[in-house]
Amino acid sequence: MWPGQAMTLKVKKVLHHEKSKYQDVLVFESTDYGNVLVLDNVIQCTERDEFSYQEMITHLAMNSHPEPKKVLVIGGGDGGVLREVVKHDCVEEAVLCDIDEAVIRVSKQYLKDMSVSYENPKVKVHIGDGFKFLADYKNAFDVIITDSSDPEGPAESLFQAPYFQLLEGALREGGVITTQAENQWLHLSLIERLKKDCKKIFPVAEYAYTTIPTYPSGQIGFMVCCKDGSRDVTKPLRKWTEEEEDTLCRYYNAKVHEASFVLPTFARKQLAGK
Ligand code: AAT
Repeated sequence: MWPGQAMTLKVKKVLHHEKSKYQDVLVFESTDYGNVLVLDNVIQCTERDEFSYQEMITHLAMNSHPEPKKVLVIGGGDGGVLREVVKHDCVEEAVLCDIDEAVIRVSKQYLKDMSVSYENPKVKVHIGDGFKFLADYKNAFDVIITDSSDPEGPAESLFQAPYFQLLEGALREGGVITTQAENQWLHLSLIERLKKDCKKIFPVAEYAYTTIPTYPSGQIGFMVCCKDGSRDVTKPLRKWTEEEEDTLCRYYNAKVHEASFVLPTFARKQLAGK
């Protein structure tokens, strides 16, 4: 998905390698980025910079909802998004559906900071395909976060219009979604198509992005959509105090929330359909 370029991390030690039912699963200790999870040769997270992605994909949605009580995470087997979801006291239940038990198992063993929330009593785990899981739920969740791998592999269906239709149906009134939506330098046509698909289904659909050194080209984006057409997701509806922000998060804050939707001209024009 990124022809002609590669990201290199120096390996100190391979900690785990297996072929699961769905993908090649590798965990290694790096010299400078802590432990690293790799699926089908693609870096999914490193202990050093994961907070950027996990905080942003979670809090952009959570803070665009007045009171999220029931939250669903599709993918996200490392547990990092769950860790962020349960930082919101209003959450009563957080359900995670990942296709691959191997990701959850190795994360509990080697990515301790990310997987802490599997112990939280509010958390429920389901192993299965996110697309199939979602089809059984109607009007059930306030926020749904799709923390999925790239569209080449088991996550392919999670980037198609029928999936966004299922997300819309599974949301309660006023519900919000975020999904992993790739990089504006590398995948602008894919993002343009995603945004058009989302716009047909949700009255509000906006692209935001974060910086993260170990994802291709150092950035990754999110589609943020809402069922309520009067909601402006580019501004946080709920805010923590600055002291709370400083203790709860290392990347996300209310100003970064707003800034993450401000796109460079080339991307803004293409995503506006110009
Ligand atoms: N938070 C870390 C980043 C990830 S993990 C992506 C997860 O999506 C993996 O645990 C994988 O098993 C899961 N997954 C893939 N397909 C499905 C599916 N169909 N249903 C449910 N879960 C699925 C994402 C990193 C993004 C990398 C960007 N280049």
